[in-house]
Amino acid sequence: MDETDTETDSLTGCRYHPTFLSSTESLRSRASSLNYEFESGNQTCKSTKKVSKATFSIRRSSPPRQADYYWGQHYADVMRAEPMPPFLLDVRSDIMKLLNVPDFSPITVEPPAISYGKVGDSVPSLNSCIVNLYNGDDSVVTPHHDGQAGSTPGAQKAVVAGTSIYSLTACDEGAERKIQLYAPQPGSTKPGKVVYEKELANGSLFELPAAANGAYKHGIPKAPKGVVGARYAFIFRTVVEVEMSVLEERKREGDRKLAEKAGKRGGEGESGGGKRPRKGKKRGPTSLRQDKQMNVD
Ligand SMILES: O=C(O)CCC(=O)C(=O)O
Repeated sequence: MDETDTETDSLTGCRYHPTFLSSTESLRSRASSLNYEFESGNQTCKSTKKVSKATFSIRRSSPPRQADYYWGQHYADVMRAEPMPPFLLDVRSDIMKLLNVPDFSPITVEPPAISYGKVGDSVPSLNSCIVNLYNGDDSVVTPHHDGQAGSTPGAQKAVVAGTSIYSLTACDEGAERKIQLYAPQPGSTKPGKVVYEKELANGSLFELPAAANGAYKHGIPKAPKGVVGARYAFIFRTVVEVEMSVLEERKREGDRKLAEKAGKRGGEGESGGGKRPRKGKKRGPTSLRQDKQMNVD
């Protein structure tokens, strides 16, 4: 990384390191063989459209697939993270070394009640990585905040307040995408005008400070028509994990309620399978609806 070309945005505090990696070839080839559990069009993550996702955690627990990812919707699938593979652990330590990220980050604001952690505890920094695969001009991430303890009511999986979110781009030539930050619109869930925009180059690292995540929604808009090729975003975050069994129970409960509703409407009785709600339908209890209003992922 050449530190002299790092750019800091004076309004939002976002930092952009255009030359974090000189080559992304091996990263792209490893990323292409990851297991993308959430495929394009899956509606469980409400901000991403036609983006595939794989999630990883550094938590080394037994059984190994214990860590989780959850988007806070009542009826969403609960997604478990895999242990971070060695190549992602290497990227993580490069980021930490080059940007002086401490090994541990303190939890400074109250995380959700079902979290593995409380104020005063520390968690390993950048303990979570999501790999987003964009494959076409209509892969988008709509404006959202990442759920952040203290600034996001109802966030089920909290990003530790005070730590930045890092997105490393590895993409084919011509498949670069823009990130945008949007002005807040008091009293409205709609994003305001774009206050920051950056095309994220192959090999670049984008840093979204916690304060900017709290103050501005961010998103990846559509690419110009006809853009082809893959873009991988490796998004490292410091998170407080939540109790998996509670989430799974919530999902079962949500599925049961849906099945009951479907039974009442269609006279089919309890199906047990749990139909997915159609987009735009009201769903979930109040605390989780707050997530929806905030558009939190
Ligand atoms: O693709 C990126 O660089 C960022 C994506 C993002 O904001 C998200 O998935 O929440």
